[in-house]
Amino acid sequence: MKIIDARVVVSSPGRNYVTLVIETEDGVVGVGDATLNGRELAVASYLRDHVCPLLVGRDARRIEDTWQYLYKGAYWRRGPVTMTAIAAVDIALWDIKGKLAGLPVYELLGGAARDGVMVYCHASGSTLDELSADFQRHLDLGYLAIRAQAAIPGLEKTYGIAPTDGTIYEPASGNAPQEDIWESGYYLDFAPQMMARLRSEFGYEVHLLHDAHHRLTPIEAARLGASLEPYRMFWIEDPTPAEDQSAFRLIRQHTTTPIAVGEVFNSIWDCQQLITERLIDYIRTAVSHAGGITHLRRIFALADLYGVRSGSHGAGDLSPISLAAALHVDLSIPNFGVQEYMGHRDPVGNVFDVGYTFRDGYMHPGDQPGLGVTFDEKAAARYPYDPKYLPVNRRRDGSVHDW
Ligand code: KDG
Ligand code: MG
Repeated sequence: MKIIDARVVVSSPGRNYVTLVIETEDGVVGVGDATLNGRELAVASYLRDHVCPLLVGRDARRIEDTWQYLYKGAYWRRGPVTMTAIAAVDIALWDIKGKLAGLPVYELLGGAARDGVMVYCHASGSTLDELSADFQRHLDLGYLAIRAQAAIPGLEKTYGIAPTDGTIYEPASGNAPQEDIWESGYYLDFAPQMMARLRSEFGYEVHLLHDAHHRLTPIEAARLGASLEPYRMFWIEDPTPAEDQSAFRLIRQHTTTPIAVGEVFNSIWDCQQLITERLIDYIRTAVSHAGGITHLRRIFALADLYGVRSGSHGAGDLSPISLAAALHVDLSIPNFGVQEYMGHRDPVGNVFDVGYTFRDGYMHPGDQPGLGVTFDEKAAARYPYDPKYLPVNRRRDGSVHDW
């Protein structure tokens, strides 16, 4: 089953997506997501210039061999660009394998280990009243787990606040990074007030999540975790920049608030210390940034040994192909925790036709052969690439801070 073509499509149906299309001699087509927000063309070039020529003529059925060939064969290992490119190939090959077998990918991964995949959505507001209204709206939609973010008084701009015009929160913009000001002190005082308000209004039944987005020092993160303990969080996410893995030892010494980390990780080696030292509770690696289905399963298997659950990244800057691939993995692994689901708004639906469904707080990848996502290349051509950058944070003194 030879691969006869591998092509990269960069399009922007509302936001930028890089899609890899692999075609076999029998006319079976598989698709993979190669989107890396703000660095899209680097992955497109890695694939077009260095990977696609190697794929033509290879056996599409040999997924593990192709993964090892691309990872070990590059000599230069890991990193977001490399691992996103390998992920796109891997996801597309699993899609092809499912189509060849006439089975949804989750069946090839061992079958369903649960009936549905609990997802969490994003609620936000520029005031606590607005957050409350948005929280209620998501409860009414059936969500059982909700991430809450509100604008921090005293700061002009806060991460994670969606516009009120119904559009999705999308931080990337313009021809250069927008610059925001960050002040940890305001945030640390405000975060417990936000959670107190939500718990007093909505009770303790709903799972409550929050993203600190890598901004705190270890001792500040410890303070945040301790101050949120009364509100029994499902997790706090990315309290500190996660490349400093031993920082989590300090956080752990001070708080029992569960911790989720890993959306910027690309490989099992990035997570190894956090998992094996039991420094986190949820590992958030994304299927499209951490080497695809093959490698993500390896990460989750390691996590399972140490009582760490999955909580895959699922922001809107990952295409519907990523979400579908994540759902197939989520449905089949023993240590699933929760799946992020920001959703995609039109015109994304004009380009990606999806088989996954949402009902009563749970998603299901559907039972179409493969991933269950059809990518319309002609429609994608109507939405040309639109260069955008993620923002940069500065402190008041002008120094660059983690965003
Ligand atoms: O591109 C960056 C986003 O994916 C990230 O800011 C979203 O932190 C995020 C989340 O938890 O969804
Ligand atoms: Mg996050």
